[in-house]
Amino acid sequence: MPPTLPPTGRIEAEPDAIDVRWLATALLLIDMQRDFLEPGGFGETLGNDVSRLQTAVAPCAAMLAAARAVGLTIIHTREGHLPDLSDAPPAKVARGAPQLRIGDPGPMGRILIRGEAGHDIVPELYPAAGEIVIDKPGKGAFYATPLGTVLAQRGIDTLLVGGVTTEVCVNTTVREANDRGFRCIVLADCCASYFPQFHDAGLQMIKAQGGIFGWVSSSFAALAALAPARPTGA
Ligand code: C5J
Repeated sequence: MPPTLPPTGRIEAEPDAIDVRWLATALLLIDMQRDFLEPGGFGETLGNDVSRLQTAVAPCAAMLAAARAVGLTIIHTREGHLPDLSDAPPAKVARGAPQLRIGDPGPMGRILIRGEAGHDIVPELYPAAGEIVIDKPGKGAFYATPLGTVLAQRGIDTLLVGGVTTEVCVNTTVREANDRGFRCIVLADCCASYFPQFHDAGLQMIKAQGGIFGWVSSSFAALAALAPARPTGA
């Protein structure tokens, strides 16, 4: 980490501003995958307008650039399953009436299967060498993954969270993280949903009751807190 990074910072957030130790803080970007954001993937097979998720890409890219510039721990997650579907609960595969089910061949390869083009992260947010990528079979990033161990090994206590979708994988992961003692600061503009009302409600649920699951902030507030540490132009 560059020596310019001050040990602590304060991020404006709701329900109140929060002090962070940067060395104990990670940027966690959840499931910014082609399968959710691009036509022909899992999200669209469920009948969703995937263009709604585009709003999160530029704010996530800004956070990623800033985190890289100051050497913050960066973690990406990807929802998906093994090619033999042995980690996909039948109840998940069979649910609903999608045009294509998990594992079926689609225009970006088999739907929500690890190693397929659709499973990969969108080019704008592609992980750089050395960044942690967690493959997860569930909606929560802690279930059946090494995420908890990875965070403990690095002494992380606070997560700056972005990703899709706000009410599904972001909310599930934040709840899991909260129960494990992590402080989650959800960056509202770095998250998106196919349903604007669920995005809003998902954020409300996190910050209500004095921050029952965590804090809600924005990329602007996080970038402002990081500004003293960032090299000019980063
Ligand atoms: C969904 C996710 N929505 N990443 N996954 O199925 O939110």
